Amino acid sequence: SRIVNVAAAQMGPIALDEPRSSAVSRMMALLREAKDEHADLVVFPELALTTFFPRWYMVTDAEIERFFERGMPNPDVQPLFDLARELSIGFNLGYAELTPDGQRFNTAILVDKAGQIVGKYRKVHLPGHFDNEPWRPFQHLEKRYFETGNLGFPVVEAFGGKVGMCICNDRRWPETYRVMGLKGAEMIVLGYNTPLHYPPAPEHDYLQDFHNRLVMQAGAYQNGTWVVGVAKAGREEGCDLIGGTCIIAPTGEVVAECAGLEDEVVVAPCDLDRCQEIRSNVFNFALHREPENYQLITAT
Ligand code: ING
Repeated sequence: SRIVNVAAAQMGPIALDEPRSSAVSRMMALLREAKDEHADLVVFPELALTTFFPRWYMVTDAEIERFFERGMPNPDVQPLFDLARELSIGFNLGYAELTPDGQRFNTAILVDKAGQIVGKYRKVHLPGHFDNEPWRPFQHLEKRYFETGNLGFPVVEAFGGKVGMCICNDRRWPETYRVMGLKGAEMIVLGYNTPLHYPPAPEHDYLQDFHNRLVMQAGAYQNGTWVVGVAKAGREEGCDLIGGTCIIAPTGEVVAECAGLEDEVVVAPCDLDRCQEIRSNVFNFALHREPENYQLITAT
C-alpha cells in the first residue's frame, strides 16, 4: 500500500476587506491541525487568499488586479510556505495569478514537503459571463477576469504517486477527469467556490450539494482515482456558498467530509494502491475502452 494522509482544509467566508495575512494565518492554523492528524498533503480551496471577487462587476485594472498575486511565493504567502516546510507537509493552493506579461489566470499550485512548487494548473472551464448582468443578485464574471488555462491538465509525480489538479467548474466536466485518468492520475485535488443560488436556473438551487457530490464521485469512480474537493463555504459578502468538502475513494465512496460551513479540516488515509481495484477491472482502459467510437468528443 502507498498511504498518503490527505487533509481537506475547508475555509469559511473571506471578507472583501480581509487582508491576505488573515487568510494566510487561518490556513496556517488549518495546516497545524492537519499536521496533528499526521497529514502529508493539505488541500485548500480555490482563490483561497481573497474573497470570491468575480461576484462583482469591475472595470479598471487597478480594482481588478488588487485580488491577484504577481509572484508565487510572495511575502504575503511566505509564512505558509515556511510553516509547511517546517512541518514537512505539502499543500495545494488556489489563487488569482497575474503573469509578468499581464495575463490573468485562476491558478492552483502543488507544493511538496520540501516547500517546492512541483505542479501548476490554470483553470480551463471558466463559468459565468463576461459583461455585467444586473438582473443577477450577484455576478459570476470569471470569463471577464481570467483567461482560459493554457497548461492543460498536468499530472505530476508527488507524494509517492501521480497527482493531478483542477479547479471548481472543471470538476463538472467528465473530460477533466478522463484526461488525467489517461495520464494515470491516482489522486485529483481541487478547490471550489460554489454559490447555493444559480441565477440562470434557480429551480436547481436545491440540487447544488447533490450535483457537487455527483460529479466528483462519478469522476473518481469512472477513472479509478481519489478525488479531494475543498470548499470555500458559508455566507461570503452576502452570497451563500455551499460546503460539501470531501475525500472520495476510487470506488466513488465518500470516506471523509466536513460537517459545517466554517474553517475545518478532515483527514483520511488514502491508499493510492486502491486505484487498481478499479483501474485493473471495471475501468481497465486498455481492455475495455473504445476510443475509435469517441472521436466526436474532441471535435469542436
Ligand atoms: N463556481 C461554480 C461551480 O462551477 C457554478 C459556478 C455554480 C456553475 C453552479 C454551475 C452551477 O461550482 C466556480 N467558481 O466555478
